[in-house]
Amino acid sequence: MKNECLFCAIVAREIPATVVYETDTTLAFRDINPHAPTHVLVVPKNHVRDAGELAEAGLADEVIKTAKAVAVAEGIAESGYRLVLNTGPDSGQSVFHAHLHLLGGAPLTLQMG
Ligand code: D5M
Repeated sequence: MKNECLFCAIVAREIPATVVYETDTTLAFRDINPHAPTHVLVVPKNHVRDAGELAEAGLADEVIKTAKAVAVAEGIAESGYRLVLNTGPDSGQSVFHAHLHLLGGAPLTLQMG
């Protein structure tokens, strides 16, 4: 793959992913290791490292709006869902391209995995 960053490679369609929603600035695709019936990752198309850089780049609103649109499309907007931004090693962030986890489709426990 040309991109060293895994999620940049998904955005560039260099590696496959199950894309469920897309805007000019964001991409939403199913997590490869789901922790809930709906587990979608929303990423900015531009590379930013984490939640802080996402906010500094002015992309946080768009990422959350995309998550809402995915929740509506998945039929879980009313039953509820959880949004998680792991940030830095202690949080368990393993891919250093900011990504918002959207989890739902069943009652959720507090454990992330
Ligand atoms: O979450 C990183 C998430 O990224 C983790 O839940 C697995 C997911 N992942 C890893 N590789 C892929 C591919 N190729 N497609 C879809 N999802 C993927 P973190 O918050 O960094 O721990």
